Amino acid sequence: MPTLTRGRYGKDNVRVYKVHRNADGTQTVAEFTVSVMLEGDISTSYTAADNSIVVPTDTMKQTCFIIAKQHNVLPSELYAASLAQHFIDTYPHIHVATTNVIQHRWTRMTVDGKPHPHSFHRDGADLKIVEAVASREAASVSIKSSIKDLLVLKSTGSAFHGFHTDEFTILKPTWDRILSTSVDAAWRWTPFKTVAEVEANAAVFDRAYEAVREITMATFAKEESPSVQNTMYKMCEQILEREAGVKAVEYQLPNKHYFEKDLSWHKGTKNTGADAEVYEPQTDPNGLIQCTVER
Ligand code: AZA
Repeated sequence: MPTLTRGRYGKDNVRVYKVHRNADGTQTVAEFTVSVMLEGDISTSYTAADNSIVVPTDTMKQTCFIIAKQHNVLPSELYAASLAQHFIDTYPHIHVATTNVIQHRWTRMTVDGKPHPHSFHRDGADLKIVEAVASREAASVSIKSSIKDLLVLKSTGSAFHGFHTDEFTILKPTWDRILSTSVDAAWRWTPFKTVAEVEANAAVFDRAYEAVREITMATFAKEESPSVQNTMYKMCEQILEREAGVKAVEYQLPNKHYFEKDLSWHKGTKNTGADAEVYEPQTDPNGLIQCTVER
């Protein structure tokens, strides 16, 4: 007899925007794409068509708006946690609620040398993403904050040599290469007992986000990188040192290759080694380097 071993369901891609009208006349905006997934005593909805226990996914979508209206949505850790905890508090048969809040960048414009009170621009494709998991059994909210798709490139200051070689190796060691990657970095917080505790840490979440961006870019730029592996480990070390509430850091870095082009076929043009100026960016395949570093 078949057995339902796992079932969870929810609403994905809920678009939410909120404006905050500040006392000084300026406005602050936030735009999110949200997902909610619920787990609990819901197996008979799958096996016996019992819809009485199904909180409709449309109700989850409406909840995204109501919680956004009732609570601060910034930092997004607070919105994700408030939303997840709502489902645990409201529905006794729901035991785990997972929310994923993707925050789209809206950075205040500088106009005539001054921050504009209500105009914003997208100054990068990178996203801040927060996952919150509210658990009835653990009586806690676990939060993972992250940055995704932060595209960076350095034109020198990166090497890769001394690697293992065998009869399958054709890669040449290099002491000077282009390094480019799209940064996915995540940092897991020591779980919080309540949403109130999350709210009390609001400033810490913002500070950590800025610290991760700053550490990632400064380390990438300043370090003479011997490998992606070592450079990402150094980023993790610094984040753990800087933020006491962070228990683990994860990085995923694709190594976006730029290949030298031999142009000697054209009138003996020198374009390799120290003469290399024109390269061919590769879309695929790419190296993919991942790590998790815990306290
Ligand atoms: N790490 C690097 O930084 N560069 C590489 C690798 C690697 O594992 N493999 N090829 N090139």
